[in-house]
Amino acid sequence: LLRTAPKGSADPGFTPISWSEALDIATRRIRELAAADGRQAIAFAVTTPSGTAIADSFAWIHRLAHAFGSPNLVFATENCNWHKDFSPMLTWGAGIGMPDFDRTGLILLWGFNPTATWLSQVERIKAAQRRGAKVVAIDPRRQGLARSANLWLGVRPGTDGALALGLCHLLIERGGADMGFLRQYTDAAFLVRQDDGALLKAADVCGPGYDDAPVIWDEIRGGPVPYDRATRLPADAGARPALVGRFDLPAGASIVSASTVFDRLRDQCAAFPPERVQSLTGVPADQIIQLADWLASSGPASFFTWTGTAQHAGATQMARAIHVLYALTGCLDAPGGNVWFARPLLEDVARFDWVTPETRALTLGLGERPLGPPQRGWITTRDLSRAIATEVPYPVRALVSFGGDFALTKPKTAHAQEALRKLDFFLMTELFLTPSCQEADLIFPAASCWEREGLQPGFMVDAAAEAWIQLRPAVVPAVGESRSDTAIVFELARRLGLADRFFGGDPEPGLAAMLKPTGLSPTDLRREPRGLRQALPDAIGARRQNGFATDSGRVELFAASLATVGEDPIPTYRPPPEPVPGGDYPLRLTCAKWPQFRHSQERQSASIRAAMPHPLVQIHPSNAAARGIADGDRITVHTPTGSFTGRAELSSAVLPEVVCAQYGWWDAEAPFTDPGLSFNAAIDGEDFDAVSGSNALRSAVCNIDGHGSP
Ligand SMILES: Nc1nc2c(c(=O)[nH]1)N[C@H]1C(S)=C(S)[C@@H](COP(=O)(O)OP(=O)(O)OC[C@H]3O[C@@H](n4cnc5c(=O)[nH]c(N)nc54)[C@H](O)[C@@H]3O)O[C@H]1N2
Ligand SMILES: Nc1nc2c(c(=O)[nH]1)N[C@H]1C(S)=C(S)[C@@H](COP(=O)(O)OP(=O)(O)OC[C@H]3O[C@@H](n4cnc5c(=O)[nH]c(N)nc54)[C@H](O)[C@@H]3O)O[C@H]1N2
Ligand SMILES: [Mo]
Repeated sequence: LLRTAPKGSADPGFTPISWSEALDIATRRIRELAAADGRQAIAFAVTTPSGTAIADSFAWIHRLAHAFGSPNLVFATENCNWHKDFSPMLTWGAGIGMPDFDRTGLILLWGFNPTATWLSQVERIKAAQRRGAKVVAIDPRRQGLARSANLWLGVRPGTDGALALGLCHLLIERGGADMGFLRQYTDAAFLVRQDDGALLKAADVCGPGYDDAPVIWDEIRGGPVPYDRATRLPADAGARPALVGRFDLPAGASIVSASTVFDRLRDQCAAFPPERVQSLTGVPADQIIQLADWLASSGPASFFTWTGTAQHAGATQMARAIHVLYALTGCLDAPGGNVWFARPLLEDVARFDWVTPETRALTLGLGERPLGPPQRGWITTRDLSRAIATEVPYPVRALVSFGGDFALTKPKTAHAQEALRKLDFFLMTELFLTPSCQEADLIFPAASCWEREGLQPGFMVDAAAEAWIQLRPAVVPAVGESRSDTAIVFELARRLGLADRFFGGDPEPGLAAMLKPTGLSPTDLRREPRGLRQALPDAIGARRQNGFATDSGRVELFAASLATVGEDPIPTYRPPPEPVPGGDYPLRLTCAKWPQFRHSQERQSASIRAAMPHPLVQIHPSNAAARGIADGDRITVHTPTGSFTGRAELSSAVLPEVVCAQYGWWDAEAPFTDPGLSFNAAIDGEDFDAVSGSNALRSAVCNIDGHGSP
């Protein structure tokens, strides 16, 4: 579809043209704009691989951006998987892994509702519970598995960091922390300087010839010993590292005072006793103590967390607090704990290594958030919009997007609307005309997952599932002229002169190359359309044995790199905005997913709309009564920065002070009119986490107004 009306028109006047004409226009415009303003002026975007089948083309889309030479790729990671898959790297050099459901004694579901979002986990969790494992849910709503959980902690949105630090405090003070694990696998014994709060370096206190290795205090000899990163042990084999204590060490002519990382953590957590945590989080103190005791005594503990803890302006410290808490249990990478199952190894065709250091330095947001998604070439729509609209730090002229409905799934920012209009060329590959298509210049029709093949290595939830590899066949021929995203990528690459990096422009040898490390060919997999299991070694415990992928090779309670961006290397608490009872915004606003929808999708499906026709806003009956709102009434939710409307769903599953709404709503009959249904219109996109850029989608203050029944 080619746009025929000027930008900003209510009706873009999309007109069908042929594929060859469309591909000609696309390649010509991309070449022209890159020639005028540089390759960084062409941004790419991709929808979420967790909520769409773009997963099948994800690596190829990245390869296109990387081969082309653009450092800018928009992807929802900061609000989605960053705090599950990447920010834990600060603590243990990997994502959170997966609970070892078959052997765990306790499963902590923290801001994660698999009943709506991941059913294969639900089956495993229920089976574990039948076997005797405890299930604990931490969620402002008693929804899904929280209903049948052994314990539900109804936490106020955005206060999870205080809860985690309070649990750390209790584990440490009540003897529930696994001191053996801390000693053997973590940095708990490393010394931290009192003066500047940095890790003490061997060069400071061990004399000439030493480098920046961390230092431990040897209790036997009563002096400092450097830590050896190669062996992951103190350089002196006879040393016994002190886990607690403060020490004065001669450093040249002066004395430097230091305490252990464990001491620092203990001190910082001491500010979160149960009574204070109750007043911050709303969770009763006795429940917090109960959970701390279970974490110490219920056999190996495991956890899963996702967007409930990711979508806050303090998400990085919140994640750190949760990861440090989990490290204290000593269950990481052990049977029954959070583990990493072996999965089929594919060739990494995304080739981020093709992006030169000079180009990477141009990544939007990298200067501000060097430890966040920009380090991997992922930028936010907020940074993109600013660059387009203001041309700071440089102009961005084109956007090549593979799905994604950022008009609805990203929060409101200063330049969003203006930016899409200002783009010189906006190419969208989509299944449907969505609100984000309104300012597009050209739309390519994408084939859905049913109309094309898709390769999936590993199905995550247990060792057998993770060892499974499948080349899923198409189940219907492509409808109309739609093409797979992968086919579109290869064709664009060929026409942009990148054929040599795209197997001559043919996806088939690309697929074979991707599969090569598995020893399988596309033909092998096509013969087994259900997929097959690869024989893979048991990977549990490998990190304990071979070292964690951190600077020290150990789990790091002290994340030194955070200091380089002005953040505390020991977890701290950043409170969300506080509602004021009797004030303009007396309630807390959060959101969640429902089984019927993926983000902004499915609104165009008449059968799903029949089952769920209106955006739901869950409110507690006490709030409804106080405002004369009945179940099903039309209501408006106001925040300090915007508003949206929906239908009240009276529910005692939400905490009394909490409003929990659906997001991603639009009018599929009139995609280019704004019916005022979008949750994210009420969220301030300029308030974000300083490290990751995650938005405060789940910790706003609000009020609600009823408008009676429709
Ligand atoms: N308030 C609030 N906002 C949120 C969230 C929240 O919890 N609350 N969640 C956040 C999260 S976790 C995420 S991941 C993001 C998701 O944000 P987006 O990536 O914008 O996700 P969707 O709204 O699902 O948009 C998907 C679009 O891609 C199209 N699409 C689907 N499959 C394909 C395909 O195979 N190829 C192509 N080319 N297009 C396809 C669909 O038609 C749809 O229009 O939203 C974030 N926004
Ligand atoms: N049906 C469906 N399934 C999906 C998706 C979808 O859109 N629809 N999207 C996929 C994607 S991309 C993702 S990222 C995953 C997300 O999967 P989940 O993270 O499970 O998604 P949600 O249901 O949005 O959020 C989980 C829970 O967080 C709670 N919550 C809200 N605020 C807070 C808070 O401040 N603290 C705590 N502790 N909890 C809070 C909500 O009440 C909710 O029960 O789902 C995937 N699966
Ligand atoms: Mo997501």
